[in-house]
Amino acid sequence: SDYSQEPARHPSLRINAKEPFNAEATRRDLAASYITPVDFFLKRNHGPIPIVHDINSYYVTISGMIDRPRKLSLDDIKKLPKYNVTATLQCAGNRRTEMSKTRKVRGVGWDVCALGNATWGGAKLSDVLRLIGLPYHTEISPSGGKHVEFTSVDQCPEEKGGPYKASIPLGHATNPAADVLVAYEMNGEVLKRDHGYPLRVVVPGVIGARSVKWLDRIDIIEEECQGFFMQKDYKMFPPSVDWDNIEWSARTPQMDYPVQSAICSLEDTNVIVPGEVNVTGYALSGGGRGIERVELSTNGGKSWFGAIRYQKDGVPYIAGDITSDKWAWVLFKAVVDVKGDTEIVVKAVDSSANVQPESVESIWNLRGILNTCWHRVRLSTMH
Ligand code: MTE
Ligand code: MO
Repeated sequence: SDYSQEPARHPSLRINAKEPFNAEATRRDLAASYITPVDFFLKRNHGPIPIVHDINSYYVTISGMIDRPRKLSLDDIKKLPKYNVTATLQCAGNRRTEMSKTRKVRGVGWDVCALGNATWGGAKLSDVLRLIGLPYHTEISPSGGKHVEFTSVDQCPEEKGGPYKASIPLGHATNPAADVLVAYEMNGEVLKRDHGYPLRVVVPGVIGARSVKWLDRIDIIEEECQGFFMQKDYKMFPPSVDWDNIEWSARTPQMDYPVQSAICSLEDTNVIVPGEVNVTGYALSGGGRGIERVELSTNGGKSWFGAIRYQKDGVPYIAGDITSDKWAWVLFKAVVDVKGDTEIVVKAVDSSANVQPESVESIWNLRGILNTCWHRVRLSTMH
């Protein structure tokens, strides 16, 4: 693989793997703003960053189980109604490093910043698919049946099956309310190469792995995509399954992510002067579920107190309210008076009353995905 033409990146990123490039922001950089600057947005790759040299000869092929396959240029996509959707993309591997401390897992290590919240600009996938004669779908999508597969122009390593691909159910793809985008902008600017220039898919509320970058093809297929990252990765196994007894076909590909939260104003261990400590961070859930509560504890979970939740500064966040961004994370803040050595714990509750699990042991899985256990930071005081 050729890594000689990688784009420049911000020097403050925490690099977890160089080739392919995988990096996250520091906790403080990430939590500093509701909209994540592109520089600090998660960079998650499985191969070199492709270059589309000539945008005039770039097009997306739409094919598969349809009567008339089509090729759409970037301009064709831009002619469709444009939507701006603020959505958080979280890698399923977020917080993997912590899971690996209990029992080793396989995969790139990540702290708590393998995500970002951006305003994506683009056409709705449901409108793109209407161009080829597929009607809007407005019911909850079944997971069986036809899928819409996205294939990238990238050159993933041979053992990973060539170009990166993933799929979502047809009913999800053709539902305008699901806000799935074929995006060409991120935070009001042309999409950067790292994030999928010229076109990427954004599937809000679903693990990052399904939001295929550098889009080359969209295929309507009989059943879910058979690619490596759908079938041999990004599946959630129980703690009893390890590499010697894994049966990949026993599980379905992960889609929605579960409720998650993390503290970003503090590291895992901190030495502080006794007094008031600002605790800030993020909470989010999958499937468009809002965040009903964010709670902190300083006694290991025996008692909890609520943190203030917000998206836009000065606007109170209410889960499900039309003024809130339903696909985006919620930031939280609280002040904790720390007198001596203390552990601060955070957990969130989503609008379906799903709660984060207390321990990592109960959700441990060999690939180290979906670590959503209570997040804990330790403070020791100096006198
Ligand atoms: N698309 C392509 N073509 N190649 C990839 O390696 N990685 C996926 C997804 N789309 C990937 C991809 C994964 S696992 C994640 S978490 C997101 O992209 C990360 O998107 P980002 O780098 O823009 O944050
Ligand atoms: Mo990911």
